[in-house]
Amino acid sequence: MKKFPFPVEQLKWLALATASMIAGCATVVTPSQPLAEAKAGTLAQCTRLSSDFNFLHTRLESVALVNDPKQLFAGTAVGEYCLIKGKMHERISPVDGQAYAIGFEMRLPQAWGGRFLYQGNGGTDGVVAPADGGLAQGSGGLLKNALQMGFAVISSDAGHTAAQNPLFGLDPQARLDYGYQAVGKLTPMAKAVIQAAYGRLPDRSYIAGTSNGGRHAMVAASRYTEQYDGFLANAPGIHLQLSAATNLSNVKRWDRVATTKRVNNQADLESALPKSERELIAKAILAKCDALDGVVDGLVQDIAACRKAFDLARDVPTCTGERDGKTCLSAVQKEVVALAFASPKLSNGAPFYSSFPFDPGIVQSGWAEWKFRSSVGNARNPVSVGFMFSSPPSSQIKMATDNYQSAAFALAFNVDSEAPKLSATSGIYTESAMSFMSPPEATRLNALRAKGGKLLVAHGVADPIFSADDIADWFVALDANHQGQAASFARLFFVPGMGHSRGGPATDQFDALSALVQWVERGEAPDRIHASARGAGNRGGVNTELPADWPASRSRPLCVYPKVARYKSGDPELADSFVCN
Ligand SMILES: [Ca+2]
Repeated sequence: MKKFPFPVEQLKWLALATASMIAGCATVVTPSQPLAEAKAGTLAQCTRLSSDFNFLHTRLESVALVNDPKQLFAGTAVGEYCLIKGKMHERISPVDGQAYAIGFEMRLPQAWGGRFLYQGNGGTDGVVAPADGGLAQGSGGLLKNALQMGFAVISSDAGHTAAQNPLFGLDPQARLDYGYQAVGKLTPMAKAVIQAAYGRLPDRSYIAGTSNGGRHAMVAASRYTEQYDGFLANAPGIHLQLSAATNLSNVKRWDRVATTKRVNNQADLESALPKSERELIAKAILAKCDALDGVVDGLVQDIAACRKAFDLARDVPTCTGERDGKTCLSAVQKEVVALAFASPKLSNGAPFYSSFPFDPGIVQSGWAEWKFRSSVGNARNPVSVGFMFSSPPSSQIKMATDNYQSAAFALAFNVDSEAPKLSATSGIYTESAMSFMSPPEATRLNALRAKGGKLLVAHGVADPIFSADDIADWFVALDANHQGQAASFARLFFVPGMGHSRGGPATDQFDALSALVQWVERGEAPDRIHASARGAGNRGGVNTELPADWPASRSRPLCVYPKVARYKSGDPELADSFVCN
């Protein structure tokens, strides 16, 4: 384990990214042979599993056949399935005396397609979300979940309950389960359940997740390669611990330009850059970058060209007098915004996390939520960094339940003194957060390639917490390690305008899981994925932040990175009118 991880690994990625972008070369990718296609099966056992199924460290709490015609997903019946709830590795922590277990739920469809899906859940885990794939498959408003697609699905709390958030981080084993070990323990058990229920093991196995769940999928691509054939990572937090600390490190900057008075030590940070001022920035970005992809449509497809075309200092008006909240930003505000988008550095100049690309998706409410509320609230960044990631953990226990305390922690956050704790070990905390949270082999994945596995990543360009630049750097480094052939097993798709995993002025509805299955089992490597806007009447749920002048069913291709969707000819509201190049 590296003593201080950010510069070593990060610098390497950044250097490679820069080199590759300069070269701009188009490599011909040699396709690999697909794995055999999964075959359908039938559920042979359900309720009998409660007495017949035995697996080490596992207790099934309930097994029931569910056939409720009223149970719908996106307006369509879910169908009959076997619902299993249980726990693995029940134990009492010697550190905090609390009872821990890895809680799980499985849903085994009657109409089985021969496939298994591990559903990675989001946030700080602690909740067994319904095992239907919905949370994991990414995109805003799915039209079909994995259960409906015939997957046998498992979902878990990753080793702690919601009530144990965030102080489970005081227990070293609970940290490790959250980081990666829950996936490792649950996977063989889940496959054994499938064997007992259907009479055979799954033909093909997938792991998918969004945000922290996407991180689970990326970590599995490094650590549990042999267990899975396909990995789907949506908005993955591959450096979740660094992005959380970066968000914290910006709090005092935002606070500096916040206009509303502090209440209980918490500034209303959004007053540092309210929606009306973010709209001003978005307008300036669009003025410089919208047309670069061939059509003025409120979307910036060509991120690289926009990086050169847009300049915050030059293109956003600077107030000559007082801020009016809509026509200009103050000089200090512009400095703060520039720093929030720039690659953060320690005071010795060492890079810490990643820059963020400018995108008109900055207008969305989710952007403000992450930057201005998650960064100070007692449910997210302060407690994650303080209790789950720092070794030793913070002694400021009160901030776990008190917003006043967590905001104080955020306002006082000193990245120079706090960042080393993310890569440190200390006493009973024998594995650092850099080790247990991030995928250890992310830029190599030789085993994944060798076995014919596939990794598909989707990421919003306007993601305010996990940077699109960071994930681009990851792919470029991976591609360099594979001599320009990484696309034969790993592909990245950006969603312009989209925030953290969904929302924003974006075509954020797409079926990445089906694209992954086609790739794994039929060898159909995706060059583009069809994506739609979720306008009025959308069955998956309406995106209320779509610009008023967008048609309800606008579609666009999501293009395989580094290709860009460019308008060719025809109706500019249809994906077919765009090419990826
Ligand atoms: Ca455009």
